[in-house]
Amino acid sequence: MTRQIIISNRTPGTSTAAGGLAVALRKVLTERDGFWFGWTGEFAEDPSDEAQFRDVGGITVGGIDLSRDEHHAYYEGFSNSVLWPAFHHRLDLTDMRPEFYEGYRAVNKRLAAALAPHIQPDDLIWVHDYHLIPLAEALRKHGINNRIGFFLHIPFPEIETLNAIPHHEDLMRAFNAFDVVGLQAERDVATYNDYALNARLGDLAPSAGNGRHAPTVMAFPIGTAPSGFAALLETEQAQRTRELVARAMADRNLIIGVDRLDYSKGLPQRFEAYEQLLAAHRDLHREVHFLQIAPPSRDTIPEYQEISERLDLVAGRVMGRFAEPDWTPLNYVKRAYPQAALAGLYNLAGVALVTPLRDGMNLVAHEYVACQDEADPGVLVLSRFAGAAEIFEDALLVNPHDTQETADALYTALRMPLAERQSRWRHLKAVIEDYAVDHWAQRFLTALANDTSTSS
Ligand code: ADQ
Repeated sequence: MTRQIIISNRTPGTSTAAGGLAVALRKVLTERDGFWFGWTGEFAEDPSDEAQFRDVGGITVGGIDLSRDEHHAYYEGFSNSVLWPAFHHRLDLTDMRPEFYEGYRAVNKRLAAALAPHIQPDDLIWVHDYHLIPLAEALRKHGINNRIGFFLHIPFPEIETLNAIPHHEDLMRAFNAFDVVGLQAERDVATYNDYALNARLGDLAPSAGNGRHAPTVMAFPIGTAPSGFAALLETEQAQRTRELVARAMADRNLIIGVDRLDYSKGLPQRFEAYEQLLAAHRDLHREVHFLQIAPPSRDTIPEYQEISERLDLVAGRVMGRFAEPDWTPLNYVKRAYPQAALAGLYNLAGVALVTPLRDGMNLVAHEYVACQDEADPGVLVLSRFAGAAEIFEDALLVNPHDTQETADALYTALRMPLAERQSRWRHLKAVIEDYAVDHWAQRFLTALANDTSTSS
């Protein structure tokens, strides 16, 4: 029987969130034999190259420890101080040190060396995200000829931006060792193909050589688990959260934003758009409340501390400008919430502001749609630069850099008649069901299993 191997930077722990990607991938592993592989999440001074395997909630999880230096160069360094900012159009925020790329390559090599002895000839291998672009190439050097797929969760960068990444040709050549490269959106596939054509990537034989064809490159837009979120709404935690916040809101219309605190999410611009809305529409004072939930992430990287400070300033300014003794226009909460609590908040909110400057997909947009009531659904205001914009035609699409446009869309959303809200939401609901995360995993694995581009 074909086994499934899933590889990602972090392997799942015992406490996995109730919905989304980790759950969908776990499900893949409970339906087939196989295991999940990656960094254990542990540091060691002199880490062993021997993979350790254990049972985590019924699935087999394997991995190796990393030294702090390895992790710094590979994770904080090349992955999150070069690839993440560059792939999100923020070359200004990159930190391009030579040792980062070396460390990134070295960790991929170590992961491949530890994994290779555990691979059987029929195993299907699915590699996730930008931390592991060179992994297939490293595995091929160990004689692994299995079908290997890759899914990039973040956007694929424009060519000029890609050309500014050190070692970009070496990095891009590594894609050739995969059989299938999955991207979030058609726009990503178009730029990938442009780059491949320009750099004549197809002609650059991957290091493993031996006549492999260029990978099949396709869009596989990811989604959420709509029925999982609908079920969460029934939980006590969702209902309690909803009630508590509804009481605090009185009859005000709640606008919600939920994001990891990351510079790609466009949070300062979002706050400024809200500020412009309040400045232009006095009729909305005391009538609306904006709740932004944004727990810090990757806070060992200086750019993440800076965005956090910048946001404090903008939030303070909006409060200072508009707050009244009996009305706070804005609430900014810097912590993570359980998914059930988020479900309750999504359900209560009349508008979701999902305005990243650039995003692979953005699952919050899917989650918000999943949690609306048909009788009185809210409105999604969505950035054109999220992968989600390609599939959510019935959202109000905005350019998040243009804060006036976002403010206008927000006003339209707040004043939208019920019939229009219902009709837009029905279309969006059909879309999230079509792109549900289980379908996404099935589509990807079918493409990987059926792929015929490999000649051996
Ligand atoms: P992220 O950049 O993390 O993911 P996103 O798709 O929005 O972005 O997913 C975030 C997840 O974290 C959602 O499930 C959301 O509910 C949760 N989350 C966010 N803020 C939270 C909070 N305060 N408390 C609790 N949970 C919170 C990357 C890419 C995306 C892509 C996904 C999946 O950057 O573009 O959609 O992977 O491929």
